[in-house]
Amino acid sequence: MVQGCENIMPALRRAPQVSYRHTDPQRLLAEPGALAVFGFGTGAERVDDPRWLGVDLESFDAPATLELWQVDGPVDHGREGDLQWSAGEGWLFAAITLDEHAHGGPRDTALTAYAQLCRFLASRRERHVQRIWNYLGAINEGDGDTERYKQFCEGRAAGMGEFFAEGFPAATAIGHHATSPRLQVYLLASEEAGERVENPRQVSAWRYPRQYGPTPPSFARAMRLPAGDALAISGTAAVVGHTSAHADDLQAQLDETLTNLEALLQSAGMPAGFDTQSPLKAYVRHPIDAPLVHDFLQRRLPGVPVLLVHGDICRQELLVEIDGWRYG
Ligand code: 3EB
Repeated sequence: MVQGCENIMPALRRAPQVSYRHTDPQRLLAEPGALAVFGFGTGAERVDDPRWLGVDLESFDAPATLELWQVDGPVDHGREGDLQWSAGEGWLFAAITLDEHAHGGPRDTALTAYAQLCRFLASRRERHVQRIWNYLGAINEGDGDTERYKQFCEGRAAGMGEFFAEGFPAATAIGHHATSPRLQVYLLASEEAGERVENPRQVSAWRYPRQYGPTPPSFARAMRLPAGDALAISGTAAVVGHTSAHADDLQAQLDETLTNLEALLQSAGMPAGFDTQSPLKAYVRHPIDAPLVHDFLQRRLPGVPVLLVHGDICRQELLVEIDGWRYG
């Protein structure tokens, strides 16, 4: 009996579809299966819906771009303490925004954010985190081990505790330029575990040597989502081995980043290249570089939706980082 089988073994559900749109938030939130909608920068609207997140990164795009995550069925949503969440079809969006002034600097703020997220996740069926984004202010401020990114890494690891003992999710960590020192963390989780993918050209981040800080960064290079129909790609930069390549050479860093992205696709067993269904995001350190990054990506990845945002990469010498999705 086909129907009986479906009840016993639920089919793995299609990955959320991520797309960039040019309309207003309310229209996107009203679309069927809208799990999350993101605006970028100070120009973004304020919307009182737990599925809406105004991200603290300025976009270089005009008109303003919104990002939509969509699932194939109805969506519930709510708030719990500092958390906002939504869930549907076995997928979960959760986000937390914390003011560092109230939580004591990058380390303790990250610790609190991750501890709260993990506590919430433990109460949900969708506890398998696939992908996390982290945005914090002044990410490169401070020397050596006191650099704010390194403090963030320490707090993140402490807040995670044993929750990611079987492996880290794919992630991005970028510095924003908002006036208030907020930490924003948001994630996509699922009822089933995904498959971690590493890049053979790069040392896995959690094995970075001591020179990059006392606590290595807790992330996988990519995650193949449970249904196997999408790859969530972590922030990818011109890192080869564990070293930053082409310090302060934007063009060469872009080339190296694309080589890393291709290596990642290959490592995931996916066909080469990106397409019109595979949205990417490029984080650009210096606004003056945005046109060059735009032209480069238009030329090398024609037709691929790319959102350009102003963001600092966690190593001072890195000028650009790219993350995103690959479907199929
Ligand atoms: C790198 O390859 C660049 O700390 O979560 C990329 C993606 C980077 C995620 C993170 C950091 C993170 O090491 C930096």
